[in-house]
Amino acid sequence: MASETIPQPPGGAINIAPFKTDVHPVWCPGCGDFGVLTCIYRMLATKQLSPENIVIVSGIGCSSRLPAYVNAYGFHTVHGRVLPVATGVKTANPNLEVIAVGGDGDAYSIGAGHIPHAARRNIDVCYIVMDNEVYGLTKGQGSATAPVEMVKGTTPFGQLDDPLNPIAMAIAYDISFVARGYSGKPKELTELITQGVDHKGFALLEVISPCTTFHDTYKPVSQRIRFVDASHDPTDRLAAMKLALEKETIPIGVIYKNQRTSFSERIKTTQERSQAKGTPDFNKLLESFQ
Ligand SMILES: Cc1ncc(C[n+]2csc(CCOP(=O)(O)OP(=O)(O)O)c2C)c(N)n1
Ligand code: SF4
Repeated sequence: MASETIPQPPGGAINIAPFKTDVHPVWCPGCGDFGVLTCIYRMLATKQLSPENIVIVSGIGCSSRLPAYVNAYGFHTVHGRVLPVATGVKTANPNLEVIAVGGDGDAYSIGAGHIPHAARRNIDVCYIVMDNEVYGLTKGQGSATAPVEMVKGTTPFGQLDDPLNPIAMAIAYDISFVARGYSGKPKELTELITQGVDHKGFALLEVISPCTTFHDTYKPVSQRIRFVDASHDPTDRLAAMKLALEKETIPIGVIYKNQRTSFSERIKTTQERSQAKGTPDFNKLLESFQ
């Protein structure tokens, strides 16, 4: 498909206006998802992608409303099913830039079973998880990343379960690009989103995106974040796991990376092998069953 890129103003300024829609975000004031949305606009404008070549797939939740706010193709699917749909879209048309988005409930609670398989396939999709440790849309129940003992309406005596560690999980699954960002650090987050989108293979970008209405963590998160040292080698899996298990601070940046063939490349190879073998004689095949 011939595509026209969106022209950007000279002098390095970024014009995000062409990527906005006329749908007004319904998020609460201060919701971290606003920051993530702006960083996605900035990445799209900087890369000069054209809307007809972008597909944003989401699940269900406050954060999953995001595709409606981006001038591109969007697919607001069902709860926890972002990755199967994103896999289908990318497989049907590998030329599209497919970005998956959603919340921690969508990704790590109901949708968690899809993550290891997306990792095995190494689907060429960047998955941006806006993690606020709660189910914002359904009024703040603890998600899979909620801290133990967290007191909310449905856990008045404290959350019973320990939180899942998404970065450690992603490294254990050998996801080929694993990073953590923070909606309160937009410059760095835009860079991480850009790297995740540019990565050939599955990129999981865990983004701390506080829920100001049900679980406002801006202050404690801002006090604990630190940027990953320049000396960190993201291809060193053990070093990455050590960072993932760090308790005192919250490392922000690219934590783990490996380069291997993506699902789109594997599909292409399989198609080439099948074409080289030639089209099977369908009638002969039918006869073999008689
Ligand atoms: C199959 C199914 N189960 C439960 C729900 C109810 N539900 C809607 S959104 C949601 C959780 C949303 O939390 P999260 O994914 O973290 O997104 P957030 O709203 O925090 O951005 C739940 C449980 C649903 N829509 N579908
Ligand atoms: S309820 Fe929380 S997650 Fe949902 S829009 Fe409001 S602040 Fe954001």
